[in-house]
Amino acid sequence: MDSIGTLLLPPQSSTVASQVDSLFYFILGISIFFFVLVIGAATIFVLKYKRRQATGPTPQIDHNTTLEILWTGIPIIIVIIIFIFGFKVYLVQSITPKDALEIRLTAQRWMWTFTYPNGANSASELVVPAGKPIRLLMSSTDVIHSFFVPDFRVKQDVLPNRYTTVWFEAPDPGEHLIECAEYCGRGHSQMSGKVRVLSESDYAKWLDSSAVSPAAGISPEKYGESLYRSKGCFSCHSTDGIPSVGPTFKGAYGSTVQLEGGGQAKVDENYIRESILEPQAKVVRAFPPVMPTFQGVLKDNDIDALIAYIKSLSTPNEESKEGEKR
Ligand code: HEC
Ligand SMILES: [Cu+2]
Repeated sequence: MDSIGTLLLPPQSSTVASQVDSLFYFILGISIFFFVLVIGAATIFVLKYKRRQATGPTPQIDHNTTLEILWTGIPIIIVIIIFIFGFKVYLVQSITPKDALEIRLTAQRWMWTFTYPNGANSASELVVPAGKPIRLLMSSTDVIHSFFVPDFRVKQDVLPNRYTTVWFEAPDPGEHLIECAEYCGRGHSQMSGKVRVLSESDYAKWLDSSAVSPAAGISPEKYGESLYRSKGCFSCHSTDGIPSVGPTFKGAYGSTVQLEGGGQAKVDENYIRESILEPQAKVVRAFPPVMPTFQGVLKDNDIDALIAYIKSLSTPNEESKEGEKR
């Protein structure tokens, strides 16, 4: 299985991908064949039957039964074949295997969160074992989104007040892009994530480690750093001082930020907590209000750890300098 795909399609990284692609190439082939046939015939006829004298009579041709039966019958047969082929693939995609592992997906503007059977959760990153069918039970907390993994040939709308499902099986470990395929507002283009396919044993390890609390021997800063990655903060916040979608975390703690609509705020523990739980309460000037709320995704001790991590990215020096400026 190649990892770059072909000229037309991304790599085939799920068990249904090759069937979807065969259907696509089948229809594409038929379309090319008839395109050439129709345009070719039209060109030949234009040249061959060009009107050569200004005064000659126009020949009277009404119909040709054999031709008409052929050009009706052949397309009907082709369309039926396409239907049967398409319906077969549709059935494969829509009937979830019985032994599928179920993971809850919640979509919200503009983030994906996943909850695993053991209660662990992750944001923007779906972690699954290879070689096992996965069923996603999906819903949205706000508008319609669409869960799309091009490498898996899987796409399904995610709606508020209703569940939809999708299933896939990725045979090999690897990483694949998740996109939102339904325009859902300002942060739509940021609503991406990835599927991380792990071997069965790595997956078990990952599940264990993400279910445990930070008490298990790692410092709050380290735990905060792991949350920064696993909960998707990194996709909008850098730690190197360069702002991306949101402000950088480097030197953020202890600084004073200008707010949208006037006023300013000092970045302290409560401000960070509020930013995580109610991001729209205070919006930093010059940044779009696209940060999703992490209410229900992050527990109190997670937030504590993130605060500790963000603090560790400011040197005490910078902090006091900022303080003096005020
Ligand atoms: C979709 C992009 C996005 C994601 C994901 C995201 N943020 Fe934000 N965040 C923003 C934007 C944009 C702002 C600035 C606008 C505002 O204040 O709402 C911001 C502001 C903040 C602020 C205030 C920063 C300051 O300098 O005043 C904090 C703290 C913060 N985010 C923490 C987090 C944490 C922790 C996570 C992960 C759990 C996270 N963010 C995930 C986009 C994001
Ligand atoms: Cu969306």
